Amino acid sequence: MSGDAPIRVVGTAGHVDHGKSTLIRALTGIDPDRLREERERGMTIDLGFAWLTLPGGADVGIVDVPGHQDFIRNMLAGVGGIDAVMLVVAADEGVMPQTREHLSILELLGIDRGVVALTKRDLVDDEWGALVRAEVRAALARTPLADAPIIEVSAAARSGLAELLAALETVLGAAPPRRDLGRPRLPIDRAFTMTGFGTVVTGTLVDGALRVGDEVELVPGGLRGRIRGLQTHRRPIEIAQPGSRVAANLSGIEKEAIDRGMVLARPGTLAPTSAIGTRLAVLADASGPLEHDDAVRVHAGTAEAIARAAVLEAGSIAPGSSGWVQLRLATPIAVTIGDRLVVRRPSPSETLGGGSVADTSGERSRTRAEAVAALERRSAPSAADRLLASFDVPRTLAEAGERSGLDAAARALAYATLVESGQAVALADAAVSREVFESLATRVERTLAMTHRRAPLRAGASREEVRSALDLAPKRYAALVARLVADGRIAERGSALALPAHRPTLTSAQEQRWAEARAALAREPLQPPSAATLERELGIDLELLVALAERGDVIRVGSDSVFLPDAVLRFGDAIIDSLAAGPITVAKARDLTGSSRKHVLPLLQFLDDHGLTRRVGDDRVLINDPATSREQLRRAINRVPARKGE
Ligand SMILES: Nc1nc2c(ncn2[C@@H]2O[C@H](COP(=O)(O)OP(=O)(O)OP(=O)(O)O)[C@@H](O)[C@H]2O)c(=O)[nH]1
Ligand SMILES: [Mg+2]
Repeated sequence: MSGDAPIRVVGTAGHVDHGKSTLIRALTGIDPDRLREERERGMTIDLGFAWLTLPGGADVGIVDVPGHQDFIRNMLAGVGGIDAVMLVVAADEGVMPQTREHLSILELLGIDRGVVALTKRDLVDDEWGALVRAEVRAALARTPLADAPIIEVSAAARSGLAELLAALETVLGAAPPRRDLGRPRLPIDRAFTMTGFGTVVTGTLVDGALRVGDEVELVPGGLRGRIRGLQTHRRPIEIAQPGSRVAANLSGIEKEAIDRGMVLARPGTLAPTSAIGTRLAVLADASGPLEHDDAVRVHAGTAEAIARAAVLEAGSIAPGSSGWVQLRLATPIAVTIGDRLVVRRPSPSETLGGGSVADTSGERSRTRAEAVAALERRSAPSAADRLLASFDVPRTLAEAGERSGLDAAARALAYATLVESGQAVALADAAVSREVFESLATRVERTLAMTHRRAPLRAGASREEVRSALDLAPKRYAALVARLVADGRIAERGSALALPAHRPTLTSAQEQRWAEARAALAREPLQPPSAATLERELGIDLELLVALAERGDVIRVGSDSVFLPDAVLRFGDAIIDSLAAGPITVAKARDLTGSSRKHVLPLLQFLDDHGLTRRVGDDRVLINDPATSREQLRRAINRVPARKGE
C-alpha cells in the first residue's frame, strides 16, 4: 500500500525482444502482455500495465511498451505521463535501433530520469557483459540519461532484481512532485467495458485530481458523463492524485464513443485544437530536413494526428537544428500550452523531432516573421513574459492566462509583476502591454491632431469620433481616455477631446466678422439678433458660432439664440434679485428686464438648465439662496464645472 507517498509511474523502453515484459513479470508477478496475439507471438503489441511496491513502501505503476518499430505509436502513447524510464537493453544484443529511437523520444518528451536494466545477463559472460555496459554508456552520453545507473539483471535467474528496485527507488525519490494545477486531464490510453460496470477508461492522470462523482467531458467531442468509480492498481479509491495510473468507470458515455488519445477533463476546461505552434527540434540523426508543408504524424499525450508542418522560418529545418512551425492537424486533439510532442515521418517511418506546445489558438499572423515573433514571446521562460505576450490585444486576465497556459495563481502573480513594473496597463476589465497601450495612445493623439488640423475652430473631436478610430469596447475605451487625461496627454473640452495645446484659432477675416457681430449683439444686449440673422447678415456661420461659444465669447441657448455673456449676467442678476422676493412669471421677467418674450424664454431656459431656477406652474422659483444662485450664474457663464453636491 502506498501510505502517504505519491504514486509514481515508470515506463519501459528498449528494442524488441530485449526482455522488457519478462522483466516486468519477474518484478511484479503481473503479465503485461494481456492480448492473446501478444502471448501467441511472444511480442508486445500494445501497452501493458502492472504495478509493484518499492522496498520503502511506495506504490509504482508500470507502463510496458512494445519495442517493435511497427508499434512505436503505442510506445509514444504510453510514455507520455511517466516519471522515469526503465530502459531495457539485452546483454546479448546490446544497443539496437529502437534502443536509440526510444532514447530520442524520451529526450524529446523531457523524460530525463531513469535506470537501465541490462537484461538476459545469464546469456553472456563477464567480458561480454563489460563490453555491452560500455556500449550502453556511450549511447547514453549526451542524453539526459547519461548518468543513469546501469543494473545487470536476469529474469530467468532472478538475479539483480533487488538492486534494480533499489536503483529505481533512488531515482524516483529524486523526481520532482507532480504538478497539480487543479485542472485534471486524463489522456486516455484504453477504453473497455466491464460487465456490471460499463465503460472504463485508463490513463496516467496529470495536472489535477479526479474524484468519484465528478462531472467530466471527453475532448475532443464534448461528450459529458460522470465518474462512477476510480481505481489505482485495481484498488478502489475516492480521489485519484495527479501522476497516478487511473482507471475511471464512467456513466453517461458509451465505450464506442471513446478512442485512445481523447482526454477526460472537467467540463469546459480543455479545448481541442487543430493548429499547434511549436519550436520543433529536428533530431541530428534524422534522414533529412523537415521541409515546408511536409506531411507528419504528431504525437502528444496518448493522441496522434496526421498534420502538415508549416515551416515559419527559412524553407526547412535541417537535422540537428530547430525552428518554429505551425502543425496543421487533420483531426483536432486536446493539448495545452507546454505539453511535449513528438513528430514522426509517416514513410519511411522515422522519428523526426519534437517540441513543446507554444500556441493552440490557430491564429494566423500577417507574415511568417510576425508569427515567429509572437510564438517566441509566448514561449518565453518567465511566466510574466508569457502573460505579457497575451496582452497583445486587450484581454481579461483570465483570457490572457488561458492563452499563456498559466493557472489562476501563477497568472495573478505574473500580472501583479507586470502592472507594478508598468509593462502592462489595465483598461477596465482588461489589460494591454505597455507597447499596445502606447500605440493606442498614439492613435488617439493622431486622431485629435488630424481633427485640429481639419477643423481648427472646433474645440476637438467628439469621444465617438475618437473611439471609431480604435475598435475598443466602450468600458475599455473610457478607461483609456481617463488614463490619458490623468496623464495630461489629452484634455477634455466640454464634451470634446483635444490635445492639451490646442486652442481654436480664428482667421483674421473671422475675427473681423466677429468684431462686427459683437457690436450688433451689444446694441441691445437683451434683444440681440438671432443666429440666423448673424449668419445671413454678418457671415457668422454655425462653425464659427460654435467656436465663439467654446471660446466663451458668446452664449448659445437652443439653436437660434445668441447672447453676449455680459447680457446673460445682467439678466440673471436681475431675475435672482426679483426671485429673492418671490416667484415671477415670464411676463414679469420681460417687463423687469425690458426684453421681449422671444428673448426672455431662452434666457430663463438657460437659468433652468444650469440649476438656478425651476418652473412651478407658470412661475419660476429659485432653487438655492440668492448668494449661491449668483455664484452659480457666474460659473455657468464662465463654463466652470459645478462642484459635487450642487
Ligand atoms: N535467458 C533469458 N531470456 C530472457 C530473459 N528475459 C527475457 N528473455 C526472453 O527474451 C524473449 C523476449 O522477451 P520479452 O520480455 O517478450 O521481450 P520484450 O522486450 O518485452 O519484447 P517486445 O515487447 O516485443 O519489445 C522471451 O523469449 C523471453 O523469455 C532473461 O533474463 N534471460
Ligand atoms: Mg514486451
